[in-house]
Amino acid sequence: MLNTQRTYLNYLNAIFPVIADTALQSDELTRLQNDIQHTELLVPVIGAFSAGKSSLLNTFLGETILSVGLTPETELATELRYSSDPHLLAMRLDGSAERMDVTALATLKARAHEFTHLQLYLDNPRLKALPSLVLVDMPGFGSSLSNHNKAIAYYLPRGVHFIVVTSVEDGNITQSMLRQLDDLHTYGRAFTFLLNKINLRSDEQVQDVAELVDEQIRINFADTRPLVRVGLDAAPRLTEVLASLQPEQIIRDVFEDRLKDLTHSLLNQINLALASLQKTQGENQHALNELAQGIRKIERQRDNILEDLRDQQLERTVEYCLSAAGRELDSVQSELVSAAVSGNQEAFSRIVSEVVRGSMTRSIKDQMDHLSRTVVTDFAQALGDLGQSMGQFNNEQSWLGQITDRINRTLHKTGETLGHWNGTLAERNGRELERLKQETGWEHGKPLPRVTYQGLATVLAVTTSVVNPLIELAIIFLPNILAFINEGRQREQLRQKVINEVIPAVKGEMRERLHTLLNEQMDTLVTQVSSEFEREIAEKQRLIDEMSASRQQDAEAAQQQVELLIQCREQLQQLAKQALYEVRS
Ligand SMILES: Nc1nc2c(ncn2[C@@H]2O[C@H](COP(=O)(O)OP(=O)(O)O)[C@@H](O)[C@H]2O)c(=O)[nH]1
Ligand SMILES: [Mg+2]
Repeated sequence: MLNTQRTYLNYLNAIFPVIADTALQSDELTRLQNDIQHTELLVPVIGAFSAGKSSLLNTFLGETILSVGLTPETELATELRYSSDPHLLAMRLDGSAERMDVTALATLKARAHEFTHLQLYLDNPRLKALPSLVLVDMPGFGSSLSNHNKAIAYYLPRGVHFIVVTSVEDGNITQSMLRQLDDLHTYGRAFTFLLNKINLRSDEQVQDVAELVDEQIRINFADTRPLVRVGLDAAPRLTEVLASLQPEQIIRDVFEDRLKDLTHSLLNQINLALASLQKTQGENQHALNELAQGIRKIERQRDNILEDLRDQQLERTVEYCLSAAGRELDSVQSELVSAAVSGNQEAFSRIVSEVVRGSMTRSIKDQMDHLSRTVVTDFAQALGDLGQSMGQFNNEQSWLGQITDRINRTLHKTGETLGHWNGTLAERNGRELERLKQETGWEHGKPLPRVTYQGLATVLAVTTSVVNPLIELAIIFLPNILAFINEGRQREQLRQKVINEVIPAVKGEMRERLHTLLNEQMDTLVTQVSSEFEREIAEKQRLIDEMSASRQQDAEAAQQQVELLIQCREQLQQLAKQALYEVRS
């Protein structure tokens, strides 16, 4: 565990006794504790098949552990962690794991299809020196489509930084690789580019390739790090790259805001409780009435937005995303036709799935970004009056603005760093929706059942929840659409077929599923934002209710609560200052 993680956990642990006898409550406190504890920084090592990824990692480890020269079908993403008790966990799709001896790695290829990925625990000093950093040996980009897709779908949202390996033998960055890098870019993921196997070429040749690759990176992605050249010195180079990631800073970036938000929320609760203890019963009752009205306004607003989504926006969004994907497929038609001419179905499918993934990710993220900003503003506006009257009650004018900021900030975060965690928040929310659909006998076309969302899944997570199942579907239907490729036609005939038949067929096959998935995820986005506003209001209701009751029943106890709260405020401020605000070395 990193020092920053430890500092943050100590801070949270210290809060529990401080608030123990007060009326303060926070689910976020335990959630945050869990999340920080389970956080790992995943660093996937990606690149073409046979670029030398596994060899590179073996050199780094100083032992030959990972299989080298594997055939594409047998590659499984392999996560490397330190443990004094070496073992291997093979993870199945249902989340269960099979524990094996490390030596099983060599023979596991025959069973590769049974597992989603591997977790390898080694008693290795290099890994021990990387607390909370997890290197992942990834299947190659040329790996079988579904294998590769499985790995990318899983690690794209989870990786904090990607190490991209290209062999100097390849001469430049392929179109396929550029498309994958573009996905990283959309996800806001940084990457370091390694030019590998430079010992196989003369200095001059290496220089030529390096300049070409550098230029490709500069043109396509304005803001990346310099290219790192790797020959036989893989271990020190990789160590430097990992050190430059500044893991402590990543942890701070991920959690500092949440910790400050939690602190503010607790301090606001204290101030509200103190205010309420000093008000008359009539004043408290008035505030409670206004809050209850606020909840009704949020619910009305939510239902209006959901209705509008179903009636208007959903259809528009589906067509917008499909046309964008169609245009992008059109723009790579010569690449597609070349794959068709050479009768290479696998290559053809790969191009289609890469282009569709990239395009869908961009358009859906765009739409979800827009939707999320609009609805947060809509809900805040619906509450307008409540913002003012509660501001006066509590002498805290900006609470509505603070909630709005916090929700927006959370929704647009790019990192989910819960590598070890059993599924992301979006996945958990998805499972809950499925359960309710079954339970309530939901039918197509009806409004979705209301899920009580635990926390906010980010716009990116919501986007992934649409894109991944869509690409899975595409991989299944593509072979049917492509059957014609073996019929041996002329280039021009094939071009016509691609434009007039294949691309429209791809769009057609995706339409219905895209409709369903977007419906669910847009609904999720709106509902979870409304839940978040409701939770804030409900928390105020609870506090005022409890404080005014206690004041009526036992004036002496109420006075004690005042003293306790004042003391608690001081301690909390002191703890927060040490953990979150003091200058760090
Ligand atoms: N000469 C040389 N060969 C390498 C180097 N790295 C990998 N290879 C060879 O390239 C092939 C593919 O390597 P591997 O690590 O399995 O690539 P991966 O598919 O990216 O994991 C193997 O035959 C390795 O022996 C290197 O730095 N120099
Ligand atoms: Mg490999």
